[in-house]
Parts: sequence; C-alpha cells; structure tokens
Amino acid sequence: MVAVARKRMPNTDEASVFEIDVVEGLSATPKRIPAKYFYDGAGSQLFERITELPEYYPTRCELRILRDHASDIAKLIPAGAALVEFGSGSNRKARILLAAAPKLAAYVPVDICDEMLLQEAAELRGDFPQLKILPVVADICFPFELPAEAKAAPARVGFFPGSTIGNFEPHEAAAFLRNAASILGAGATLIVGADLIKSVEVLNAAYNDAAGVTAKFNLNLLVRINRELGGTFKLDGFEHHAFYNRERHRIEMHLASLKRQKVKVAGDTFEFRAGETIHTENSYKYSIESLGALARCVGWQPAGAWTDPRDYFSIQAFRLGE
Ligand code: AVI
Repeated sequence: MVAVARKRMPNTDEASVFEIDVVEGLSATPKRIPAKYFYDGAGSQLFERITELPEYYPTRCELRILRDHASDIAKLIPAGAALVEFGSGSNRKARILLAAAPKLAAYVPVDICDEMLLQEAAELRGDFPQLKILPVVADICFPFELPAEAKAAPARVGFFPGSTIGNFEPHEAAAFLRNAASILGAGATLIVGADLIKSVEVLNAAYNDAAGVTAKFNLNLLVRINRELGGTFKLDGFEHHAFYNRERHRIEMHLASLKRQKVKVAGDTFEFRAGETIHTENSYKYSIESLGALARCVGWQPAGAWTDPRDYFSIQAFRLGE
C-alpha cells in the first residue's frame, strides 16, 4: 500500500456540501452553480471528449507548446528539484516535462480524486523509475503540506496546466497563486497554462461545438442533481448557452429555462421564468500581461512565456523571490 499524504477541509461531507452549494446557488439571483460540480464520472468523460473536439483548441495548443518548448521550459527546473502538479488528473502534460527534465528528483501530483491519483502514480513509477513519485490527496485551493522529501528538495517547481486558472474568478485566481506561493516556498517557480484572449468567433465555437458535447457536459449537471439530490429537472426544459463576454474577458456558460417551470431539489422548490438561466461556468481568457499583473500582485515575478504559432494559448512561468 502506498503512503499518501491527505489534506481535506475539516468536517465536510462532500455530499452535503454539494447540496448546500446547489440550494444556495438556485436561491440566489441570478441563479448559479459552481463549475467544479461538472466533474462526476460522466462529466469527466464528457470533458475528455471535449478536449478532442475540432473546435476546442486549448488542450491541443497546450500540448503543442509543451512539446515544442519542453527543453526551454525544463531549464526552469533545477537539478534535484521537486515538481508539484496542482490538480494532476491524467498526468499527460506533466509527463512531457518529466521526460524533458531528467535531473528532477521528485514528482508530487496533487489531486482531490485519490483513485485516479494512485493509479497514475503506480504507472509513473514504472515509466520513471529514477523519480520519487509522492502523491498528495488535497484540494488545491486550500493549504496542504508537501511530503518531507519535496520540502527538503533544493528547489520546488509548481505546475498548473489546463487553463484551470481560467475557471477561477480573478480574486480566486489570486488566492490560488498566493496559496501556491506559501506551499512551494521562497525561491519557487510556477508554470501555468492559460488560455489567451482571441477572436470571438474562435472562442464561441470552442464552447458551442457542432456535435453538442459541450451542451451535454453542461446539462449533465442537472442529471447529477436529479440523481444525487433528488432533483426533478427535465432535461428538455433547459438549453445550453455559451457566449464570450468581451467586457469581462470570459466565456460564460448557462443553462437556460425554455419555459416557466418549477423544479424540486433536496425538498426545496425553485421557480424559473422562461429564459431565466443558471450560470454554470466562467472561463476567463488572459493576455500574457494581464496574468502577469495578477501574479505580481501576490508576489510572483514573470519569468518566461511561450505560446503556440496562432497565439491561442500560453504557458507562463513565474518566480518567487528568495
Ligand atoms: C477545465 N476548463 C479549463 C475548461 C474550460 O475551457 O474552461 C472547462 C470547459 N468548459 C466547457 N468546455 C470546457
């Protein structure tokens, strides 16, 4: 059995937190549900399908940047360092860095989902036998302890790919960067994948794919509420809406009620007007400068940036002073 460091919010039962967040969000004006609840089993599978859609460029662009610039990016990783991946998921992107930085001593994948984390860790041990693989089960938005060997390493490098930073509100992104700084410590480096501001047509198409997978992903939230919270949402009573909000530099996803209706969730009744929406996700788009400014505010200094040939996506590096 592999020893895994654990850190979760104290006294929280995931099911009741989901219920509280949904009931609170549906009681608010305008109605909203946090985007983190997309990712049940079906939602995670639908997201994997999204990453392969012709219109959804971020995953392909990020992989291309990592492959094209792996040796330059790896120069930011000193010999003997520990690479800490925030929200590691499938490790697919980290593997590119691990292969490009053979002097790395340890890899610390951090994720809230322990099953996937342990499975991936076992595979990585086989593929990178010289590397210490030290998984940590934790919510990356809260403080957690690094394993002793990672703390003792001569340097720590954080890795936060996938443009997940874009799903945080700007103040949450700043809080994440501050938390990463205190976990990684003085002298650390952080490598972040962020989607870039671009033409409205490209952005809108990426979140309104012709095959309807993103719509299914959005509507799956209602399927999850029906199953886990005794909801009575009728899927044909709601529609996927996604559009770019130019003022706020973000894609907004909503579920729009097609008619006046009442829905029960966890014993409470919620009324919808025709056209009223539940705001389910924001996906903020940055420039190199705007993410740099946000990072500077919480103590990180820009230390490098790479983009794909169309400048659709960026990998940005930041350093903390000693
Ligand atoms: C996970 N995250 C970076 C995706 C995004 O693009 O904001 C989630 C997503 N939502 C719709 N399509 C993809």
